[in-house]
Amino acid sequence: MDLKVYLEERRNLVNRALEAYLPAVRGPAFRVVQAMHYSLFVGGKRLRPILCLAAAEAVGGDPGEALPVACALEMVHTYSLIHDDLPAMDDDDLRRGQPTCHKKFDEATAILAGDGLLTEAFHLLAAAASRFEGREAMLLEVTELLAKAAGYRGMVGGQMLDLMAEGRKINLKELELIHRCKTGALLTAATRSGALVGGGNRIQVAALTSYGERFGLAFQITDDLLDVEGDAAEMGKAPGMDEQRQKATYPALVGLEASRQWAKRLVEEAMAEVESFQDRAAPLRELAKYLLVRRS
Ligand code: GRG
Repeated sequence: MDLKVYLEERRNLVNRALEAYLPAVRGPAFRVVQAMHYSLFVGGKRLRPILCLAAAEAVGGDPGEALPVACALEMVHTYSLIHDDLPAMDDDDLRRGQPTCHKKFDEATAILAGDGLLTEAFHLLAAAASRFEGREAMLLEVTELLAKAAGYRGMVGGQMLDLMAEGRKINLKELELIHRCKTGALLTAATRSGALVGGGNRIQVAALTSYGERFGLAFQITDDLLDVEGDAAEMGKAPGMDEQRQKATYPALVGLEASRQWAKRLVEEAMAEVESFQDRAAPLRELAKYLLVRRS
């Protein structure tokens, strides 16, 4: 399969659905909707929604059915990026190659745009109930899973741990916990929720969860490597920020070569998890391999 063609096709599918769920409608609070819309459409690889659709497909489901869940994942992700870029957190000027939300609008609007996207994600899931008649228990499980992955048990907790670790020496175990929560939880929720919506059985859901966990960690390691070796134009943000902020990273803790080897091993393990899905998991296999060569 041609991963580039697949990604392009899936990105378009997700973008069309996002546009339908969040049109830049005029109204009394137009400014916040405009800010939400701006950050959602300013760029982005749509990795989490694409993983969700690919997991649904891997268990024989209709990827189209998973679109509300896929879009909810992207909304939660975009909210986290808006808040992460705020002066109180990473204080970044560029995201996805364009001014960050608080630079384009203002700080208060950016906070509200993040809040609006997080809330809208859960509205989207609740509003999708009519599309899942007879499968409400599954939708509830997916909703709970996204809430746990986004909240203090997952991404928010990971961000807190990350902030508390700044300027302090941490070990590999602590670093792994931060990343499992901060980045890994949402990526794992993407493949697990896709498997659930696609109608996978418990064994399949467990395999795709495990794939997501390995993918998530490998993604973070390659993110750290990109911060050292990446190109500003390709990434849409400046490299070298981790070192400047004295953040603990995999390359800083174990070195570049050991980080590359570790990412490679995690990718191989992720691929092994989906071996039994045969051709239907071809996109998941290619996505895992792509981590090792990604430039953004
Ligand atoms: C503020 C609650 C809260 C959480 C923030 C995700 C996150 C937690 C912070 C982002 C910081 C960061 C750069 C983490 C590294 C991994 C990561 C999430 C990168 C961005 O994800 P991509 O590459 O971005 O999928 P695009 O723009 O392609 O969607």
